[in-house]
Amino acid sequence: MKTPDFKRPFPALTPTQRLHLEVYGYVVIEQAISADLTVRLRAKTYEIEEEFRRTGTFKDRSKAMFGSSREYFRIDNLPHVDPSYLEYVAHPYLVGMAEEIIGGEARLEQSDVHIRRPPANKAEQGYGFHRGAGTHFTWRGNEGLFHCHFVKTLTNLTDLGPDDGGTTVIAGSHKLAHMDAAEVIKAAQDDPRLIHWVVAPAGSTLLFYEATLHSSGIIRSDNDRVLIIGGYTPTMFQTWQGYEPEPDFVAQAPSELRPLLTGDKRYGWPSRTRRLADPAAERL
Ligand SMILES: O=C(O)CCC(=O)C(=O)O
Repeated sequence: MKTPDFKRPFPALTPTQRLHLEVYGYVVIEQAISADLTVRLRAKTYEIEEEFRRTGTFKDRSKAMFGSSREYFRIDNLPHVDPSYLEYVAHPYLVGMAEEIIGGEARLEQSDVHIRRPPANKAEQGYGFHRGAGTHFTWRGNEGLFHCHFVKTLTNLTDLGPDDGGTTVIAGSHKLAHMDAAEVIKAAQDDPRLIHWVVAPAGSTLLFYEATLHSSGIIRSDNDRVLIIGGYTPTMFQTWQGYEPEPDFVAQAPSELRPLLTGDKRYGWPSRTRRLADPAAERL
């Protein structure tokens, strides 16, 4: 794994990508990760699922906290499970994007990989819009851009056409975190133009503020949807429960990645913000 000094680009986003994020609460970056990493992440995930179906157990201290069914198979807390998962959560470009929109240095707060398949009765599916960050997590930098103390990079590991159930968001809802979520969701569902969903080739990353209302999409095709998520916060935040790093893994992880995995830089947290017009730094 290449992590020379774990250098991350700043700013990572072009002005146009940042404007999209500002307006809609999300942006999709195609080819965010390499085709090779996409293939390795997908293959590892299917391998773990296959082993679980065969033996009924998980190996390599992998675990599923939220689902292990055929329709919703999920592995939670990834860095120690496989080198490809560590490579994903510590991907300099993705962490650079997360840090840009957090507004300072990031720690890993959660990590999970999912396989989604349509249920036998596709008509049973519905949206499950939610957010993990309220208005107290959001702020504006001196340059006027929106920031959130909890952000995600969600990368689809399979191609997503319009019927494949790509992640959905209520466009612009990051700025409505002070409002009753149920009311916003109800109003948005009455006009599908307010709901955007990801249609993008494998290896594309949906970058979003956790204040943006989001949900899994509705799968109308027969295709699997495989995706991987890194959740990031400032260094002084805790992990989501169950995503604490494994101490013996951290002890032997590359030293430049330890602060990302443990958050041990804690409160020394200078904010770092950009102007919209600043060009993107070279991608690392
Ligand atoms: O399945 C998806 O696309 C969305 C995942 C999600 O809801 C989340 O990360 O909170």
